[in-house]
Amino acid sequence: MSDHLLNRRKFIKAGIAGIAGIAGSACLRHVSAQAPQPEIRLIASPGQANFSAGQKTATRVMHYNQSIPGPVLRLPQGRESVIRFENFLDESSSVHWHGLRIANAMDGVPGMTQAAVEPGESFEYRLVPPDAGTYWYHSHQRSWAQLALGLAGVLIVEEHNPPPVDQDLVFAIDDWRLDDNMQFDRNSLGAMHDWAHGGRMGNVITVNGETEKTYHVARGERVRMRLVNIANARVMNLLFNEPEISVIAIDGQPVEPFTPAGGKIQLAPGQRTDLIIDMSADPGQRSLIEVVIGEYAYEVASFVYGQNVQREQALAAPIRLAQNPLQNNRLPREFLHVHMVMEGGAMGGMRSATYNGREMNIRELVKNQKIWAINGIAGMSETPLFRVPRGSAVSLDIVNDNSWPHAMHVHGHHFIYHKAPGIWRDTALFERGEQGTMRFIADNPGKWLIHCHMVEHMAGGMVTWFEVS
Ligand SMILES: [Cu+2]
Repeated sequence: MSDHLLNRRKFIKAGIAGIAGIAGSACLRHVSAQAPQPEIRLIASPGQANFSAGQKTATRVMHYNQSIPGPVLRLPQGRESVIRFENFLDESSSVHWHGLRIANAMDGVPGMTQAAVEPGESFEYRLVPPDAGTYWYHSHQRSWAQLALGLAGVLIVEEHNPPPVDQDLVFAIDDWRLDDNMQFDRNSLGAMHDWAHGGRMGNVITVNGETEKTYHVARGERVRMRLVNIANARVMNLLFNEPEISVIAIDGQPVEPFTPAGGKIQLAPGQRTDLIIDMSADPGQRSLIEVVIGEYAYEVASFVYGQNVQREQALAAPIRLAQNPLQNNRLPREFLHVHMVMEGGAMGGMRSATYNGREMNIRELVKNQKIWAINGIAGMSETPLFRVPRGSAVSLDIVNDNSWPHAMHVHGHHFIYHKAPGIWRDTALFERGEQGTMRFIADNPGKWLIHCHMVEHMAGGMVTWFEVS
């Protein structure tokens, strides 16, 4: 990674001294229970962004509501929200609501669940999210370009009774490939080299659209932080230097709170983690949030402690979230087993695959910008990978038979990933060579994608679909 914009330092943990608190308290503001928005306009357009105050020339981007990332949308749980998407781009687009178990017609996949929204046109999304939590939304049309250029935002489905916190913070982390003048490197969009390797990697990391984002906190505050990886392809290995940190939800779904070992949290593209942090450093301190790449840690954001003290002793109130309806699902012992072999990419040895119904050798595939395949098929097939009646228990038995990790995402459903029993995910990272399962109840009728969320891999062929009748 080029480090001209990042504050690089050797990977040395900056510890924070423990605090011997004395009894004390302060009133909590219920910041996370904000009034839901009744009707929302979401406007995609070309525009400009500055990633830091000192930036000389604005970066040309695509954005929602003139904001990078898009506005944080807060929807009520279990009730309908209407989001009017208006396309002011000069190309077609659509919006996918990542992780929401909503009606198939609202899933935002052009050519499958809706027609692409053409320039000057609009589409009304009606969402009734059953599960509270942290989700996100993004373009699902040419997402390898539109997502890279900025069409993504965070979506929160409000809990009926969220744990009281002093601040409810969003941490949307993205990865940009910019030139020395901070201009988006458009010439490299669609580069087959990226598509065949790990996907499009950037050289500038932003949090909420800022390099070196600062969060202002006070000792004794209880902060909720919603981490979302909105990057095209980079797996973010985050390092928090706060000791009093708990994971309370993963991919939107509540988990039994736990402290991540060493302050490390991994987020593959599309994944989310909700944290509760009891801020415990002294006034005037600063603690870093870093991304670890190789042997270096890069500062991407920081907590800056003000001079005031919110309370002397951390809150004792419980932080466990109420279960979502999803979590009433019980997986049976018997499954329909669906085998998925993921092949291709650089150093993968794939010689041929079927594309558009025809067997092609690797040279022909590359000409068609296809370099990945699932079960020997590159890209979307005429017939689904499987078709099941509603309520069927499905086990995706996956072999990641190539040289790259992949962040596998299932639309409209959450699943149990073999390495984390009991945790419902919508996106799971399969390391190279990994074999494992993603198991779920196919209970949402319609046509749904399964694809790699390193979006260049999806565009390059690592995508399939299933149908629930
Ligand atoms: Cu992939």
